[in-house]
Amino acid sequence: MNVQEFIDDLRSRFPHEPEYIQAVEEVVSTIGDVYDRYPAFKNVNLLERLCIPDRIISFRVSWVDDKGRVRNNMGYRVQHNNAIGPYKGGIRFHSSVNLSILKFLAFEQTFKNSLTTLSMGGAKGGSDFSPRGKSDMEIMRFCQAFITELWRQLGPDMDVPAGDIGVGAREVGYMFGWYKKMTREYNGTFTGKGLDFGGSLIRPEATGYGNVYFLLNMLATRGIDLAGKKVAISGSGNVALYTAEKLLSLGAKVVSFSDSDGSIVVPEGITKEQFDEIFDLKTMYRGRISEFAEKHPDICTYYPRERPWRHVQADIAMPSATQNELDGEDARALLANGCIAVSEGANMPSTPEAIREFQNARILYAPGKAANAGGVSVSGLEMAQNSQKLSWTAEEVDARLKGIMADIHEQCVKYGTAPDGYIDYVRGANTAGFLKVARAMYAQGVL
Ligand code: NDP
Ligand code: 8G0
Repeated sequence: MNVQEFIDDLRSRFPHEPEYIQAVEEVVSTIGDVYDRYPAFKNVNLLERLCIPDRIISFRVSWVDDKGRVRNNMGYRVQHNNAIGPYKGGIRFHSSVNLSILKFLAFEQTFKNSLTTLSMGGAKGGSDFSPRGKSDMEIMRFCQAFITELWRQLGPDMDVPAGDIGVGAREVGYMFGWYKKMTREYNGTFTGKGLDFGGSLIRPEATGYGNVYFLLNMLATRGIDLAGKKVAISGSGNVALYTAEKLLSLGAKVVSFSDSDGSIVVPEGITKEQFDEIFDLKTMYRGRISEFAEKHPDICTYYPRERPWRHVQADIAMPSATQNELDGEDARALLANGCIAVSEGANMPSTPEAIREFQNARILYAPGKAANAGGVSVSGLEMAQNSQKLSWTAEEVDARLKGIMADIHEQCVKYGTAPDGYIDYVRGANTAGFLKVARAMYAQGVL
């Protein structure tokens, strides 16, 4: 297969979708060899069918704000692929949301969900609605208006959404409630639900914990201990905070956080007490990280409008905010400061140039679709519990999560180990994820 021709063609058909093209290019450029080994796949033009979403639903969401004004946002659901299970993936509410971003996320989700070993296809949805500064009632009205448009496309065996950036337990609760009202059915169509109505223990923690479990698997391949290591984290949302909590409990030092206003760097590491001061994991209350800097000027530095990477000395980086938040220059700064491992909590946080820097330096580098798969894995476990109408203990879910992360790591090693012994986790994750979906698509015929 000529990868360049394939990408050029896609780019000419979708010229205004850079994130989508970026995600496809990364996958296609690493699975080309494997694809060439299966002429049967080529005969049914399987790769192109796998790269273009099954369907995209887009709609206007009209809602009324607290001042009685009618507001309009765009809403979308990208149902990318359901060869191995119902469409599955989160919903993002952020002013930056557009079709290119949701298409890249739905594409990545398909490969990630394949790696989890569970039966889930790939999807993503969202809106350019910004929850920032909105009242609780405004959020509720928006969620209801969003689901009024989308509910017909969803279902426990059809398409199962969850949260993502800007969508947490509160928003999932409002969307689930309205879905239930519209359909008159009570089922497991959403994951990330509250514990009282079908949610799974450990789902809030799963992405962050899972990323740390994946990191431990990677470090073990080089006999490196996590205790005492300095870890730079970006973001200060769901993924970042549970990553930090797990790291602190394992004796690592967390030396940075960020939000969309800026970053803090704490060279000697934040203590659990200081962490609890600004973040309340039970209520998911989170202060702005600038507040922490104001309170503790002696131990940290605040960098307004900047990411942490060029300011931090860390052994490990775990970017956990958003796509393309770590570029080539950032990667070079991290490497120059002694970084030996990068494990991605966010989806596609590193630019292609940054990934090249990490891999050329032969450090441990895990792409999001492997390292952050713990979140959707526990969503898959939530679906399993809902369909059996029972719930598992936290210990049981956590044990399964650990097992799944170890399995994903194993798949990366199997398909990603280079002749010199370096584990290319990008190649490994893409190849393993691809093969399962491709075999399923092939078996099901051209559709
Ligand atoms: P949250 O909304 O809980 O937190 C997002 C964090 O990232 C906030 O600190 C936010 O800052 C910051 N952020 C968001 N957008 C930007 C931006 N454009 N520039 C700078 N900072 C930004 O989301 P999650 O923690 O759930 O998600 C974080 C990442 O992890 C995303 O890439 C998501 O797709 C991925 N992910 C999430 C999973 C989950 O289970 N939640 C599962 C797998 C991946 P602010 O508060 O200022 O907006
Ligand atoms: O549970 C989910 O389906 C979900 C939610 C948010 C993000 C992700 C992801 O894997 O990126 C999955």
